[in-house]
Amino acid sequence: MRTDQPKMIYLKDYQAPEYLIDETHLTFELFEDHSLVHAQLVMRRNPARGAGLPPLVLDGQQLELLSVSLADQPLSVDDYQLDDSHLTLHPTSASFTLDTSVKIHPESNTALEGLYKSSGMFCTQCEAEGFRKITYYLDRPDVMSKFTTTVVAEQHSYPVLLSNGNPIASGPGEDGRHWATWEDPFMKPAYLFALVAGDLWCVEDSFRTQSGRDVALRIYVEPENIDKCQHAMNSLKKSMRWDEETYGREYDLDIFMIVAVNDFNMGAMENKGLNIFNSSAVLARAETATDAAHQRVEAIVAHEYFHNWSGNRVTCRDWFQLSLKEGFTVFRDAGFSADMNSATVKRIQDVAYLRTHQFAEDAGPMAHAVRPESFIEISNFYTLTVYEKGSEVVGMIHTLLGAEGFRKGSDLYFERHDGQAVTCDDFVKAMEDANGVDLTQFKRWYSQAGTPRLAVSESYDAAAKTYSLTFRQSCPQTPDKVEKLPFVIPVALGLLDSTGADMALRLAGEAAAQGSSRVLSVTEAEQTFTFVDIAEHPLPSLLRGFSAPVKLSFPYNRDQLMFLMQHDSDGFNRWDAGQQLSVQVLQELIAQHQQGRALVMDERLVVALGTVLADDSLDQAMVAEMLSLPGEAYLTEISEVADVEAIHAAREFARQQLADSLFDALWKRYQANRQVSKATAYVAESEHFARRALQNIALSYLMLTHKPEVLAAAIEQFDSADNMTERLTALAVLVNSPFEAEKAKALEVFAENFKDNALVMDQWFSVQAGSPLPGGLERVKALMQHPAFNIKNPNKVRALVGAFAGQNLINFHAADGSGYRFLADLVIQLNGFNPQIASRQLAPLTRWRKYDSARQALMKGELERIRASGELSSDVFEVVSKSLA
Ligand code: B3K
Ligand code: ZN
Repeated sequence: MRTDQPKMIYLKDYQAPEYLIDETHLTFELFEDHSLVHAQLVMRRNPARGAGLPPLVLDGQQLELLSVSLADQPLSVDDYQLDDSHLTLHPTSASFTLDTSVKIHPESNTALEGLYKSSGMFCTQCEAEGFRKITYYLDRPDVMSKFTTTVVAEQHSYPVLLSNGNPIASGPGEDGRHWATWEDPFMKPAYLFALVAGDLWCVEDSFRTQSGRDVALRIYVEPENIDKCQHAMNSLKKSMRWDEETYGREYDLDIFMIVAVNDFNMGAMENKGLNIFNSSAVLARAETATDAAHQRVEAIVAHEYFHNWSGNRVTCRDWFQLSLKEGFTVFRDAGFSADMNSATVKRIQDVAYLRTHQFAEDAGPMAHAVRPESFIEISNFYTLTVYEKGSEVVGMIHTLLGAEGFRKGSDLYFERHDGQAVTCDDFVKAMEDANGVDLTQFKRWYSQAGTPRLAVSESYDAAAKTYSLTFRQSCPQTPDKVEKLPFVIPVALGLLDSTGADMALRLAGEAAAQGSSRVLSVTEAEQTFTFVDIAEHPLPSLLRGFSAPVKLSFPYNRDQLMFLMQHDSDGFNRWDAGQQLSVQVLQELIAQHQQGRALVMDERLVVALGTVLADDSLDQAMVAEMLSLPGEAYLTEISEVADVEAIHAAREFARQQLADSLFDALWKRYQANRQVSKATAYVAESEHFARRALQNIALSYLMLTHKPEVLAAAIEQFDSADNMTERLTALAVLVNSPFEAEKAKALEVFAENFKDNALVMDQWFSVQAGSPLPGGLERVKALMQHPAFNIKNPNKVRALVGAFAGQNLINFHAADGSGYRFLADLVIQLNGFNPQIASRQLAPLTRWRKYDSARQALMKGELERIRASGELSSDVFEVVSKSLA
């Protein structure tokens, strides 16, 4: 914990390192009450920084320096300067070796950064700046080195000793200890370093690469989880094949390992050859993990694997470039998931998530560009903007260049920069050079924060048969006060005729029509496109596939939206038309609630969703998505001032109306799907996901009717499902119902059956924490006393506190401020031992500007109380101070 005021770091101040580290030789001696780290660094002056020998300033935190030798000369305390984050030395020649020994305390490391212990095993997390908690080093991504690592530990408790690269030697030591040495032939920055020591079992498989090399694949887990690795292994093999086929990228070491750990600050980490995963992102089998969890495992395994090229072989020059690897890798994993499952459904889910959460971030006090200009704590910048919006930016390049042009660009990028630490500009340059295009204006997406608005208007000239669309773009001010210049906005669109068919699209000035769905580039603040040969007034389908991360508006009426829902040739836009219709209807209900009037819902929403439900030809996953009303968080995001009670009341009212009106159709589809589920063994594949998704959303509507046959069905599904997808939904509908006895019984049975499975208990916590019924905070507080809860475990905090503050809006935003007070207390507590988790949990309080003045005051009051609570980590300090600025 720091005592001085944290400093802002600026991209404009970037300078190449003064020294380089060609080789890094590490020896770890692991003990129960401390560990020793011996480092030998083969170093030289960076020729790019000229002659002269400036001081060598190494990063190091929470290290006890035992010895230091420079060029084989032991140094005494007068020869160096030491403070709580740096060791400064004075080299006397341009090439030298540096030897240090330090003592560290992984056994008491609760921040889960650097070397720490989780469930008895040693593991590491170094990105972004955790390596400096292991040894003195130039801990920055543009210092790349060849690593050799020896791990020495007691043999009985730590039979498995792993690090990056290939194993080259191992043997017994003294006093029941043993050792292993690993060598990584690829140069890498320290953030990709990893070490694991523990009592682990592994499942093994192999993969033959496109050039015919055999790669050993291993997934290491605690022995009791050995039966939950097959899905991750299948996902890994699919990812390896997909990256060869789609990007021409082949794996490069002889072995690829994944290790599952229970205490982890995020999903997973792409350390070279030794990925370390949150166990929630590895373990999956039918009985214990939902379909969503299976898909998450598949996506995260792919994401980390893809980093081997987009991140490891080509890495980031500095942390401002984080989206270089993250945005691109999210784009890559989204493409993989789209190919493995339903592409439209994947797109719908990603966009719904982006619009709800990234748009909110972009509108809040932590808003930043995809490539930020400054930060206090880099850990705070692993954000939806860097990841999800970063992926959208790469996706727009893909849309503008086409699949083939994009592939040419990515090939050039990997070839040109293999082994280098580069910038977002280098990525764009490769795309430009490979395609002969100029993306100068496009690059504003990297430097300008905020979500652009795109207002579209139309005019039709029946006599001239011309149809014009006028686009006006603008972007709201963000805290950085950067002036917003027009973006390049690719707008994919089509024009529907009165039968719902796409019309041929010919722009004025073009010799002939060019297809019936095309991409316009909007580059000016205001711009008009005119189509010719348009025989009747068309209905535009705009931003197909969500071709740009903007807030588009067009004055559709509800009948037009219903028409698009049925006829648009773009599946994404069919869904989006339904969402826009729902939003209009819900906003009307919100207004009625605010005016104290009786709620009356526009029947057209029932008709529209009834039509979707009756259409047996539609993908069932699409039907499930279309039946899902926009969430309360999204309705909050699009409100000027969010009325918590009105949003909740309106949405619940609409759900009830739909359940009552569509009961027969929902019941029919529920029963049909449940029958198939009963007769079919669990399969983690797209069409089965789809069937269960529709079955489960139908059940959650049906349960609102409180009919005895539905209650019986929920209990039957809870008792006899052979998989967690069906069982958890059954539990959730019971928990959210007024059937107290049945609810209590289900919760008890579930907890009894799964008390030894931490990941399943996380789901049990989440279902209860997310329940909108009154008394939410008391339930969460009581659950924090449950023996399965542990505040030191991030998954538990996310399952209970994250689900409450992030999803249970009606309870969290209780008008008396009790939810805010609870969260602030928790953040203050977390700040003391895990700053990264503390800072993440803080996010809901940063959105105070969205609420009424009474809630604003309460939320700000809690932020102020956190600020005054004592020594803040740089993580929490940055978020709190920016939120109050
Ligand atoms: N690169 C890691 C994230 C590290 C976060 C450090 N606070 C996981 C990923 O994006 O693949
Ligand atoms: Zn990543």
